[in-house]
Amino acid sequence: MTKIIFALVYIAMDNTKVLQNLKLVFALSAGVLFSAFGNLAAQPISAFDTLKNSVSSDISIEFPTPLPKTSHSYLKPTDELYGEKLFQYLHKITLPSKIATSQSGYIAAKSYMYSTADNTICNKKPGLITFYSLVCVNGTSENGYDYKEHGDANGDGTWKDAVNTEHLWPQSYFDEKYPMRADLHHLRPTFTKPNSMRSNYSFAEVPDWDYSTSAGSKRGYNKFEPCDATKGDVARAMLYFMVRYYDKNIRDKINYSDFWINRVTMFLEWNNQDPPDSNEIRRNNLIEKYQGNRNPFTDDPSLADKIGAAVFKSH
Ligand SMILES: [Ca+2]
Repeated sequence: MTKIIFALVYIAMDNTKVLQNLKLVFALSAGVLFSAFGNLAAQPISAFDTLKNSVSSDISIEFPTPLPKTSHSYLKPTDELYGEKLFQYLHKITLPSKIATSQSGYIAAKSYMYSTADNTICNKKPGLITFYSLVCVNGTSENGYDYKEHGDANGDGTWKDAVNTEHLWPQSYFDEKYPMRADLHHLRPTFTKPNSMRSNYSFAEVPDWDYSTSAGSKRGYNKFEPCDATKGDVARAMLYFMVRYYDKNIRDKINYSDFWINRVTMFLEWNNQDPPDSNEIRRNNLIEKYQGNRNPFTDDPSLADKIGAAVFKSH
């Protein structure tokens, strides 16, 4: 019995976004216990207590702290909106008030990302969690090249790699124009190797690959699949980028069907599979302080389905 429950917990804990999974685990655990005792009609006991009591005392499990449910007043009007009207409301409400519009501002924004917005606690010290590798590199520097990989920590064959900035919507597709280039909501710190492997490829789920990180990010034939724990982050950044910049020239030299239209349904799925974790919410708060706008899909992932695939594809 304990082994069954442990296996279920392990499966859930193996995914860094555990909250949704834990609900399933608790439900399954309760079901297993009730079935085993042939007492499904008995007084329901707390699945959480059952689970805790069933774990032997010499093994420690760190149960995740549920994220506090927050409500954002700027999203209150979205209760009444859906489809194109919701898309347009979010377009207006996400206008950044103080975003960088120059090379120097772009460099400063990246420094803020390395030293503050994505600088969290990992290995019990300040550091970055590299986006496609999920490897912690400790430090507080404003320069990505100061964050050196230890050996080949992400298992991609490149040793002592350093960190630079990934643009989830590739820079070449908007001709490196501002403010898109410096918008931190679609920028992430990555090791340089997986960043160059992603190149400007469309995101996709790839059945075969010729490059991977130990976290599970992969390059297939002209496609790139982020590891499971970042799929939702990618999706919410891409949806944000479309809502915010659909009216800019963001389709330079691009196969728009392959890059966007054919991917929308997948992004909506990734958004639901991998809900925001504490680091994504934290960076959203810190980016608002820096550039004066939020990613509404991080604040409320259900907005994406309320807009719907057809509306996203139409832009
Ligand atoms: Ca490496």
